[in-house]
Amino acid sequence: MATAFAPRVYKNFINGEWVESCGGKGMENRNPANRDELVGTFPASNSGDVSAAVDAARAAFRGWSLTPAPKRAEILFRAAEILVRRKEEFARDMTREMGKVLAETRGDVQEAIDMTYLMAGEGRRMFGHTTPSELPNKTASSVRVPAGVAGLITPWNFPMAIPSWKCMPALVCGNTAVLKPAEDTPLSTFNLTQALDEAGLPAGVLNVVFGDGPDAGAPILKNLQVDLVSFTGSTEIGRIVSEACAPTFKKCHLEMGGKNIIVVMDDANLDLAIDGALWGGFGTTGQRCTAASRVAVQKGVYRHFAEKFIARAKSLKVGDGLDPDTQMGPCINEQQLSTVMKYVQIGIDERAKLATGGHRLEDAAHAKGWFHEPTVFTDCDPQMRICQEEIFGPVVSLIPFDTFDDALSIANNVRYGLSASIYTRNINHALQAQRDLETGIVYVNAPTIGAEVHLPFGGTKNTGNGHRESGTAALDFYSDWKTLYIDFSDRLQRAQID
Ligand code: UN1
Repeated sequence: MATAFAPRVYKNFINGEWVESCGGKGMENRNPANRDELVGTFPASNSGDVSAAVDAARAAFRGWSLTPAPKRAEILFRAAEILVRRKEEFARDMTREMGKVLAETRGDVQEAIDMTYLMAGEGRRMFGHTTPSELPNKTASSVRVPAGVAGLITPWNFPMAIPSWKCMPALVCGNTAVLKPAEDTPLSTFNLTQALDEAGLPAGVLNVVFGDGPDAGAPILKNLQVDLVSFTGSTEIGRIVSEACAPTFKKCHLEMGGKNIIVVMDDANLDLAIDGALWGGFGTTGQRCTAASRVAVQKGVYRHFAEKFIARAKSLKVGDGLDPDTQMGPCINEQQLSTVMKYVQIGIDERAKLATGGHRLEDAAHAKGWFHEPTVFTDCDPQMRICQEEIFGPVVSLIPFDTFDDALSIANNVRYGLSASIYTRNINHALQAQRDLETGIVYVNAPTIGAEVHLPFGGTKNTGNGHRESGTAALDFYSDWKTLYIDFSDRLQRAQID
């Protein structure tokens, strides 16, 4: 397509129309691999736009909530077909705005496709329960009902997958929604919204407001017409979201940081563990909440593992994600790059051993992007800040350990609890790890990344607040239970008494 690379001016999507921000301000979407490249201009929305979007969602709520779920699902099926058809184009758009390599952006669009089909299928399930009553001649059952107007705030690292994780269950359950995607990656949300619009989603059911957190996100949290909020992002902002939801008792789902670990035991298949640690640590430039930023290796194989892992990390080809040879893309923006650089310095100051990387890439091929070398620290102490705090970049800390019990305590001794992994051939250790690792997701002989859409996704401690997304677990957040009794005895029956 000749026009595919021409920057465009985009609009918000409110009540089924593409409309300008009432403040008239715009924000640029630039390619993190080449900041000279303008991908598009999007509205920098304000509270006026948010309130128009919420009003539209509120007005559409009754009609959509009364639409039979299998009919709602038909629209999702059609949207999924559109995503399938346009997958390659949407993946390319995503690489240009987010930077991750094409194989990964194809995976991101695929994850949105998977989620859309999964939730479309839920339109014909969405099971409730029937159960005996304790009294004669009385029925007892429960059904899922829509929870209301949903405010959805999404991050830049999975620009289409995560919006789909939130929109699709919200919509199939009969909610209407206002979505505010990250300011760094609006185009992928635009593409997703276009697919839903083309699939026939009625006006007002999904509204999209582009902009930054303070101006376009915060007003969603304060709006009295919003009943539930789902947020994915940093723990710091998650706390603000949670506090903003509390005064009006909004149902609030938070998906926040991680400090995920891969544990490599002496008996592991080492080549497999090295492949896993590379993919877990440097996939998406380490910018996943599931990224393996800690790799703990048992002392018997530590030197051998470290040597091979460092060599592989050093050889990763860093560049523009559209180049088929590229293995790792840039950081999303200048701020993220400087966070990475700050943590490299912290690691050096803490006396971790910088084994490879540690610098921004500034040669001619990289100078226009936010590129950082794949970086490995070795001989780390698990209490160091680089082993405790989320970096969200291409930095992996190797931690040597003695016993399986030591590994468990290193793994669990962090504030986060999203994902953990163990490489071992010992079935007892594998099963104990599954039981004792205090994370929402545990992998055996696979890295910490790669969750599938039909299983619950989420974490413990400072990673989450108890809710899960994905799988049928998502329905628990996006619907409320309603309990139904019918007494056909024709007399007063008293529960717990008669
Ligand atoms: C995230 O990093 O925010 O399991 C989500 C994975 C992906 C999702 C990651 N399927 O790594």
